[in-house]
Amino acid sequence: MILRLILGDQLNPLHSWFTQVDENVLYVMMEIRSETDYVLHHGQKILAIFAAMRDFAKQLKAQGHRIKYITIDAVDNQHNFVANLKWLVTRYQVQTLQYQEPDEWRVDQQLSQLANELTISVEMCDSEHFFSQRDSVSRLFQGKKQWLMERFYRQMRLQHHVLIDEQRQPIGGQWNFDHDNRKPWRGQPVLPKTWPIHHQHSQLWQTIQQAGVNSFGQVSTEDMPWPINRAESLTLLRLFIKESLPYFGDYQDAMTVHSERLFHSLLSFALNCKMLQPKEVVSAAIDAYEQGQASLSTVEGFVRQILGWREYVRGVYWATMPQYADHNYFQHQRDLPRWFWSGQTNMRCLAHAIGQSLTQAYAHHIQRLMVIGNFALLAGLKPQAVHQWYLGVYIDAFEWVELPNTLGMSQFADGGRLATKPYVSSASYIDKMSDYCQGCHYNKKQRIGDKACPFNSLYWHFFIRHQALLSKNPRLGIVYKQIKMMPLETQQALQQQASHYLQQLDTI
Ligand code: FAD
Ligand code: DLZ
Repeated sequence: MILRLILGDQLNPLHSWFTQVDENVLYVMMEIRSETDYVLHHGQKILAIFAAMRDFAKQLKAQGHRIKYITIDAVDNQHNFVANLKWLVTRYQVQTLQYQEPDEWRVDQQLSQLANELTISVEMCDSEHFFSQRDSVSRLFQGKKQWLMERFYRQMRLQHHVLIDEQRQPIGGQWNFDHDNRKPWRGQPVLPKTWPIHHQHSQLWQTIQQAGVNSFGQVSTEDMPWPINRAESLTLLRLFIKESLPYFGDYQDAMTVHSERLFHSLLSFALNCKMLQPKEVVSAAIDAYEQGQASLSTVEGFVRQILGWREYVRGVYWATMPQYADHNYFQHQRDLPRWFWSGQTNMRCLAHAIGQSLTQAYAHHIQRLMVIGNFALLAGLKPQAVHQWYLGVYIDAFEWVELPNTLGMSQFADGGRLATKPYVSSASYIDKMSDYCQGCHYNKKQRIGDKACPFNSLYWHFFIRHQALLSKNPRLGIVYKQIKMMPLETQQALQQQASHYLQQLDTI
């Protein structure tokens, strides 16, 4: 008997495991407390993963595969992978245990240690999902201090022949159209339908709650908007290509109170649970370009996120774990303000971005980076606490992709392996790219005073307090030149204003 473990984020019906039905193979899936509880999760994330796992098991069964599905309330559930697997190995007289490479270091460790403990053969195989291997990034950058995503991305474009012409040059003569992708959204073009998928899962939610699983955030059991299988994921992809991709590039960095997603794809959950393959998403975008439905700049911008960033952060994760999780370059130690759990702050941008994270388990990239992450870094919040929050709150959050984005890209806690400078801004950037500042309690133009936008003084406070670590960074030369030219009294007033806000973070 062969026992094959399927993890909750390995719901890929195209995996070669499933091409043949074999009586001698038993698949196992398990809903377990070790996975629901390793961080406090948003309720929608637990619900969507369980619903998708159950749907996947149902499909495998319908195809004739043998499957053992351990539910969260099963009496014999021991609530961790290792204990359940040991029990199943004995119960079914298993000779070989197989699993697909887990994407999370913690689970990878558990399973490889189990392999040492068991006397049967234990085999790990490819998850057949990613373009690259776990070690592709570390091999490319061996011996280099800085690991530039752009270099990796170009290599991936060439290797996988994506938007490359016959002379092995980028189609359109440019590798990167990022500069074209910076428009604010001012009411046009018309926004796509926000949540095209609707599910009813009240019974499953009741089961999860009765099992005592803790969670946070809003769960609408009558209208759960995440895809739970490949067919729904393909529908989401098709709708995105048709309705949003043409505008994705232009409005990629825009933010508005009128939409939680603008023209973003909402595909990360489907991708990260492997219901969709990155290759087919990239191909669908390129087809749209070839058929004249979307411009090269928008398609290149979208492809870069998937073929570039997504693969790159995975490679950084595997190259640097477990030490990566402990980095704290600036030695930031503040706890998260209370409103990270309620969205109730007077700063309209944060109220909106955190508010929708709590209601939808989703925020798009620039909200995560330039509103929430920006504030967290300026305010000196502890990067590990910020990481735990991001890992829990977002529907698509799995450590391999969340940790490098949060600790590295957003909090610069790795000292600049991923980002060439910290992603921070004052109110002016947020105002330029959004409608958040209109009607805000705070004044985006003021730096000092009761109504001064906290981003303004915190921005200068951040650079002044970290002068020793940042002033040599060539990309920050202009910032430190501005500080040098600033009268001392102005610097002191900004620091006092920032300290005042930092002392009352819970109520700003
Ligand atoms: P779109 O904007 O439509 O992008 C298309 C796809 O590109 C996404 O679905 C995703 O698969 C990929 N992608 C885009 N940007 C990135 C990126 N920086 N890294 C990796 N993949 C990317 N993404 C996650 O999948 N899980 C996370 O836990 C996560 N945490 C993040 C934390 C922070 C602080 C930041 C700044 C970014 C994080 N991201 C994460 C990246 C990005 O914000 C999300 O992938 C994106 O917002 C998901 O929404 P979407 O599917 O509508 O994306
Ligand atoms: C995120 C998650 C949750 C909440 N629950 C489960 C679960 O009960 N069973 C399971 O197999 N997987 C779950 N997952 C996804 C895992 O955490 C994920 O597979 C690992 O972190 C590896 O990436």
